[in-house]
Amino acid sequence: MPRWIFPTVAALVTATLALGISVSAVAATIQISMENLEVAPAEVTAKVGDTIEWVNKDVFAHTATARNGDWDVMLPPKKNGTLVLKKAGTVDYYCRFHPNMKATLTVTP
Ligand SMILES: [Cu+2]
Repeated sequence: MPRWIFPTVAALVTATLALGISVSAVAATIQISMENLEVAPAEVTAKVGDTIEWVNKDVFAHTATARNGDWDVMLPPKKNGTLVLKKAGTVDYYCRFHPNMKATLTVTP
């Protein structure tokens, strides 16, 4: 077996590992807090494939409810809720229990 095989295989494995790591790093998880009846940050930009994680820090329930009807995430007191973004667009959302809690999610392709 020629000597060059070993460095080549090692390089391939390294390249594959590097690719795997970079692919998984593309999809991000973005946290949005709900505390004292406020959504923070109220404006978030994310990409398709990213995960939004709402963190309810209040002692009562909230929701993240899309005005266009695309999604409705229930957030029990002191609990988190997640949503994987499937399509691009700007979505206004609010809390069904506290309609003054409003925010905007902009999803880019
Ligand atoms: Cu609420």
